[in-house]
Amino acid sequence: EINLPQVFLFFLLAQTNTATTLKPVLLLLIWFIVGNSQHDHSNQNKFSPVGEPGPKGDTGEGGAPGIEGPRGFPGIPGMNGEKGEGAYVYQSAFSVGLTSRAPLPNIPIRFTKIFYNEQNHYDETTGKFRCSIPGLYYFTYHLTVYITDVKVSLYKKDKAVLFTYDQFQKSNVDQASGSVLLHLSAGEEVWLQVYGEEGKENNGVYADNINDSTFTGFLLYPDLDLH
Ligand SMILES: [Ca+2]
Repeated sequence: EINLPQVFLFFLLAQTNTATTLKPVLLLLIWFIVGNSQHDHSNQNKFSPVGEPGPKGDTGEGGAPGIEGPRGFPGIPGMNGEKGEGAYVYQSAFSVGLTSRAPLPNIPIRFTKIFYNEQNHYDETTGKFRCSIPGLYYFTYHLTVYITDVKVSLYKKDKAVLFTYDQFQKSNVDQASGSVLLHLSAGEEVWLQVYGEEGKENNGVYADNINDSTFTGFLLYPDLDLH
């Protein structure tokens, strides 16, 4: 770098009448003084070199919680649960009536007027109720009696278990009725049967459009050891 004071001094020295032998000495002296002062001066003006970055500071404290976000959409509905033990499996009931008078004696009376037989445990082609659910059953019958006497029984498994006898009184309409609780096992049958001479429709069990004769039964409760 060219230094203006040095150039100026050299020029001044060249113009003077100083002895030729002294010129190099003066020249060196000037060089030294100017160079030193310039060196000091430039050192003072220089910036100090940048040091290494200091260690990372401690983590700051956490901020305050933000405000609550908006409510989300409803989730997808879950799958259906398994079917419970509803009362449906324990349903068994029927209620039937006569459509004509004097049913055949000594065989199951066929009630073909169906008030209720949702489970079809009563068979209108045979007149028999067949137990599907073991348990305690209630049976009841209300027969209109007309023209002659009636002897009727409720049967369970080919055996009469309930008896009703009505003596008919002339110029009157009578009723013969009965009810009973019976325990039934699966497959056991219950029906009504009227007594009379074979092949003769001479019994007094009666039904017309204003006189019903009905037979009803239903499960009161199933056996506890069923399940
Ligand atoms: Ca009577």
